[in-house]
Amino acid sequence: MTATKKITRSQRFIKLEKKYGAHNYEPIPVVLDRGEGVYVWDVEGKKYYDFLAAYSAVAHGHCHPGLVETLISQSRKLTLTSRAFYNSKLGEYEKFITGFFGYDKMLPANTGAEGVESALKLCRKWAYEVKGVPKNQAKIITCENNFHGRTISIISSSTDPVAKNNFGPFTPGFVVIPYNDINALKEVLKDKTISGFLVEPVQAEAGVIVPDSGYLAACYDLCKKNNVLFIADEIQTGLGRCGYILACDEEEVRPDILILGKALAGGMMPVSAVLADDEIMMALKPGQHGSTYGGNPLACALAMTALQIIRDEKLPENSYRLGNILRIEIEKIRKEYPETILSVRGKGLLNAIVIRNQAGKTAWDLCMDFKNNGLLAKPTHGDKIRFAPPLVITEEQIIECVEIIRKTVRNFN
Ligand code: IF1
Repeated sequence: MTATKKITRSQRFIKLEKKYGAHNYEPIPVVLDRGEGVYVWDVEGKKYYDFLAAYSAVAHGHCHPGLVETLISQSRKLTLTSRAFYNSKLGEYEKFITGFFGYDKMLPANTGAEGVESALKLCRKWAYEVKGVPKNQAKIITCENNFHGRTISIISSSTDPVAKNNFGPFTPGFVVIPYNDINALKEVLKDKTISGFLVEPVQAEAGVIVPDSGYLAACYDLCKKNNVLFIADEIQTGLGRCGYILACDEEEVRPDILILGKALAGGMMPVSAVLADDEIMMALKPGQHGSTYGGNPLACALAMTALQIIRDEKLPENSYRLGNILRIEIEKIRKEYPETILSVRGKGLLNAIVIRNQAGKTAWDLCMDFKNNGLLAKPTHGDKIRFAPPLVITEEQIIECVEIIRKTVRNFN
């Protein structure tokens, strides 16, 4: 009788996901079991720095005590009513978040994609009922290499074949232009049916593409001149990730429609929000849009706590300062090992390194080595590795992570 090879706990969990779960991801082979602050532990008890923070959703660090406290207390009181009735948290939250960001109104939603879809519908509604675009002719501009979510309308404007292939037919009404190209925007704005420009202040998924300084402000001015709504997808770049409460703040751009998500509930549950002034938001009338969980009391309570923590713990300031230190230190590593690291870029604590694939070793291989050395990161689009830790990270922890990165790159050759 052949002895059955003993498999590790991690292998057992991975096997379960492979057998019973859709194969819509290829995760780094680590099975996480516990998180606290910037650290996560796998099922074997090994500790890691989390340098992905669930794609920036865990900005507050894992299981932030203030968020856990709110989660527990609200979940013992009232979690979901639907919008068929009022509830004692939503109005308080709407007042809080509109005051926090300086808008007249907020539309509550759940996932980021739902927030983007809501913003697209709002923009079209405004186009027909306020701007006066002929019915069903409103167009919205997006940028090449965008990522705004996975719904069929959102991927209709994607340029990523992997995210788009064989999901047709697609939603019409999108015009795609090159990112960071103000002349391309100027050209398409000659079309008077253009109603909105949906843009990420930094293109995270594309590999943390930071546009030229002044790009966002120039786009905003062009949109204003052409009565087109500037729609900022700050689901990943917002809430301190890029060193400001909103990435748009750096250029003093106030989006006509602002979309938030991910860290809005501190990684506890999906919460997104669309903010706009009355001229736009009041285009939505009762019964025209909504969702079961949108504006639920639990989400409202968590979002208020999450925003308060971002302010009280100065997460944008921490992100700005430590992001600069991280890029300076990684640039030193790049100079030491130019055969491995091609470039480093980012804003705040949204960063990426571009890896020079060499001798068949890829960014994935480097991430596996990072994992073995106690740091979790994931490649994006082949040769880039995103470095986006929770915004609560300390300078001492950043320096420790830099040493892990240096040691790993040194042995990668
Ligand atoms: C996946 C990417 C990141 C986003 C921006 C909207 C959404 C996202 C700027 C939609 C979501 C997530 C989705 C997740 C991986 C991750 C991701 F790789 F997909 F592109 F972060 F860059 N706008 N991004 O980044 O929000 O509906 O997910 O709540 O789909 O694999 P969501």
